[in-house]
Amino acid sequence: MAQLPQIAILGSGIFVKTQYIPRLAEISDLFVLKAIWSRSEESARSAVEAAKKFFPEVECKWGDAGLDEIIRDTSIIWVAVVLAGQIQVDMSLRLLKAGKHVLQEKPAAACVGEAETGLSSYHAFGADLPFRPIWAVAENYRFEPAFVEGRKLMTEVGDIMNIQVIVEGSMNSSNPYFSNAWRRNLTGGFILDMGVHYIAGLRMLVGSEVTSVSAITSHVDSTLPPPDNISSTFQLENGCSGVFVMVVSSRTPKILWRVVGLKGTVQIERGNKDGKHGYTVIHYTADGKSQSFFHPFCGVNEELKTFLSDISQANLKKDGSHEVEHRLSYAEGARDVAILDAMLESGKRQGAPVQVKRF
Ligand SMILES: *[C@@H]1O[C@H](CO)[C@@H](O)[C@H](O)[C@H]1NC(C)=O
Ligand SMILES: *[C@@H]1O[C@H](CO)[C@@H](O)[C@H](O)[C@H]1NC(C)=O
Ligand SMILES: CC(=O)N[C@H]1CO[C@H](CO)[C@@H](O)[C@@H]1O
Repeated sequence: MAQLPQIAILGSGIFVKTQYIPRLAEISDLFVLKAIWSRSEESARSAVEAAKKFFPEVECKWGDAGLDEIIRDTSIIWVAVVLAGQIQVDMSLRLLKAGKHVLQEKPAAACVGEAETGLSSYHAFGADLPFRPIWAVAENYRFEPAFVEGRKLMTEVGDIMNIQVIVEGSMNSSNPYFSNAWRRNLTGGFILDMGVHYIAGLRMLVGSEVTSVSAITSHVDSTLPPPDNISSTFQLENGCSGVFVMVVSSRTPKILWRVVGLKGTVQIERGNKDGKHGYTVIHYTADGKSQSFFHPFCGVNEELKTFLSDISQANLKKDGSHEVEHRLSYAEGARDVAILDAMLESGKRQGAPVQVKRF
């Protein structure tokens, strides 16, 4: 029997404990979780505690020494980087240089400039290694079946007249991420951290790139970092235009993507059914009828499974010719950041049109 790949997780925050550990546990026949690392011993231990029930052998690593051990351990072939948004790119590059495949959490970068320099150093050093390790960004929205299905329905709506992305978030003090220091300290605040998901959903659904934006931003709720609301128009490469509206904290939570065409409309809306959270896809047809389908969340599982399968493909082709599945590629994550970065920039300039950086 082939030996299972060994992996490590860097990070011990809420998302590691509530998503990575349980979702990885569901596919634990595919790899061995060798270590969990955090900057401090205390937080590393708390995540290891949570993981022990599924992965009894997992080792606890912390600080610079623990990180060096993971980097030097040649049995660890990939690492999940689930750290503060400001330090993820540096950490990912360090691991990639050491020849580890990396699955980095979103956002791909803290700003578009960081994504650009990160990608160019990745391309530069890849040539010195015997193979180019995979640098993937974990964006579960690209793996949610609702968006995969919504995209297929785009062929049914005819010429597109308008696209709407309406997000009324509920990021208040009851939310476990509300007090999180690095998210509050990110330029763009929660608009960037949460917004990349909604932009990823938009790009998945319409299958065309956003080329330019114009936005108004404001800071109303002083308990949140600025800005906390944004109204943007955007133009796609295929000529269509739309609006992206995001309120970080509202009393009326709603997350909706809607594409209005000459022959019908497709809408994806966050909701729940039979106690499960997920998305409802509604297809309104020209005859005034509609059909709806509910898809419970499963994007994190799908994305992890796809990444694992990419790693095993890459290991079979030792020459580094394996291309990562495009929904996981770092450039896809960078494109989401580039759009929000352009919207935030436009907001700072009172709505001046801003071109989106291409990747
Ligand atoms: C936060 O938002 C949720 C969803 O709207 C709501 O149920 C909850 O009461 C809010 N909490 C506070 C402290 O406002
Ligand atoms: C906030 O960000 C700045 C600059 O990016 C950094 O110097 C500072 O240490 C950060 N503070 C926290 C609490 O993360
Ligand atoms: C861009 C946008 O919609 N800004 C609004 C944010 O909320 C305040 C208060 O409701 C409005 O005055 C802004 O116009």
